[in-house]
Amino acid sequence: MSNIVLYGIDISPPVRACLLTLRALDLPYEYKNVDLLAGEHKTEEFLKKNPQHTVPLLDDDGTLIWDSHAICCYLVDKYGKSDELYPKDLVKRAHLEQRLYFDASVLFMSLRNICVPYFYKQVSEVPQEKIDNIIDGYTHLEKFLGDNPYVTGDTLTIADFCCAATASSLPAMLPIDPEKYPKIIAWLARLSELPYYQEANNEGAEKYINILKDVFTIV
Ligand SMILES: N[C@@H](CCC(=O)N[C@@H](CS)C(=O)NCC(=O)O)C(=O)O
Repeated sequence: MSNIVLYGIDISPPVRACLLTLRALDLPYEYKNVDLLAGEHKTEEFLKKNPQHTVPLLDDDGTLIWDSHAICCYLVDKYGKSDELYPKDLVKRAHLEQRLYFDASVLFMSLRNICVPYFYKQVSEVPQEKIDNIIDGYTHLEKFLGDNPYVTGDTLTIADFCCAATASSLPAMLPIDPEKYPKIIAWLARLSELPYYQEANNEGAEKYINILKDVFTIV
């Protein structure tokens, strides 16, 4: 029996990657909303749990883990009935982790570098180079997908959850052009067929896009 608490806010892509993993594993969990705009992630109580003051934060019976990628890996390793979502095979795992680091360092950062200045300082002017970072991310993702249904090949993994949570939110800043990125569009549609995907990801992504879609001006 698990005693899992996930701290988060559903507009956050990394939080949604963890929700997708929890739902795919069919794990019971408690969800505690953290209002970032009200500064709930900077309270003494939260900082004691996560000095980096980010969500998602996982509390598994006192074991504290933050960073969505680390959380998703931990959940599958600890609770997965199989290793399908996070294969133990060395090479498969290495390829999958490349996609996780890609999400953490390229795709998600292209989003965070635009939305943080807006949420905390109301900066709505976005330099073209920040949009170019999103284009780079889409271009790489399109190539990674190649002719495969999922980002690491034939099977669904946590790399899909992490990359898709971000990719489905980035249209807040730049729509995914179906002419240029047909594979990304098809992959997101494929993931949307998962029975838990709408609730765990798309509702939060839609909320995120609705908050941000008309606020940015490219300079
Ligand atoms: N690499 C981290 C990024 C987490 C992150 O930046 N979360 C944002 C919300 S989307 C956050 O907590 N921002 C508040 C802060 O950084 O103070 C992850 O994957 O969990």
